[in-house]
Amino acid sequence: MKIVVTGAAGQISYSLIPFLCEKGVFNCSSKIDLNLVEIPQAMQRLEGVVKELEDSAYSNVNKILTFDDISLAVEDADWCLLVGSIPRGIVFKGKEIKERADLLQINGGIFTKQGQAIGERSKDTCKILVVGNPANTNALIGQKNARNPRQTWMAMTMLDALRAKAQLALKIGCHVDDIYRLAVFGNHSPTMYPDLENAVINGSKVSTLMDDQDWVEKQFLPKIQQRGAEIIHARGASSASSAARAACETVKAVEHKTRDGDIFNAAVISDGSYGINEGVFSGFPLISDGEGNIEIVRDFSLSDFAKSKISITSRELDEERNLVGDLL
Ligand code: NAX
Repeated sequence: MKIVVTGAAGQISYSLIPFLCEKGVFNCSSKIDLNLVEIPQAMQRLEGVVKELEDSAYSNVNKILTFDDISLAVEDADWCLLVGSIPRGIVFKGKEIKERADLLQINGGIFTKQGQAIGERSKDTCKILVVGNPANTNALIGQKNARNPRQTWMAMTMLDALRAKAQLALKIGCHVDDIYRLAVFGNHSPTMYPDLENAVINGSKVSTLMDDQDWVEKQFLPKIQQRGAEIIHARGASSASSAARAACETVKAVEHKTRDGDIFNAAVISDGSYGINEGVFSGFPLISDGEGNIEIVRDFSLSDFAKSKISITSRELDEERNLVGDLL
């Protein structure tokens, strides 16, 4: 299998690539080829990463190549993990990028090119996971420019879901693996909606184990929605190892059959399910058959409270789509 990672010399990739090199992530018996992509200015840093990967002598890795040209890197790719992007706050062409609209345009340029290359050159069965922010709308730009309906484009919401599971497990006093059907709806942004109404712990609905809507509204939701900012404040840098693990967990979730009664989380193109407008990338509960097919789970029941939260994040996705209309 050929695995492409962009932003390969960045902080998330530093943790992500070693995870991907371990056995059992991809559902195949063959070894993996890694195509690592960076911008020209970061190629020297990337060589350092490659040296460490070589020194790790992974039995599951066949070949590691580096690229500063996306179109060469994605030839025949099975997976593309699009981590590289320009962060908010950076000075770009003499201007500090503060506004979401500016960030969307700059990263939009990156994802236009990457989408075209993947659509033309990667396998029709290729799976693409966008991690670089604003991830949902970057995925939309990539997918629209790829013009290859057989490929599967996703944006990462797994980190939000893992954060939600961890906080719920602390509240209930259970293990994270005991939690099923915890879905994150909407955008990977502070408007996201992590839903506890359909979550199940060891066969019981969370609502039967806990009657504390005050905690849900005043503590749980703001905590998950603002967790990224909390990490930046504490660490002086954005989440890296947890984001890397979430990206690897997304790959695993797609590659392997979903356990009975459970779902996994990623953003995919909306078909209008749960009132989210068609044609934006939104977080949904998903299942995988382990043979390359994923689909939205449509049997979640949502209260008026949940619907009102989902409509906020859905509106934000529509606004983002309108801001990049010229790139679609
Ligand atoms: P870093 O700045 O450490 O690394 C990004 C790397 O991407 C840099 O090495 C840069 O040279 C490279 N890059 C930039 N443009 C590129 C291009 N056109 N082609 C190839 N490489 C390119 O950021 P890091 O902390 O690794 O974060 C990467 C992205 O993940 C950011 O956009 C960040 O906001 C996003 N995140 C997304 C999350 C999610 O849940 N979806 C959570 C974590 C993270 O915040």
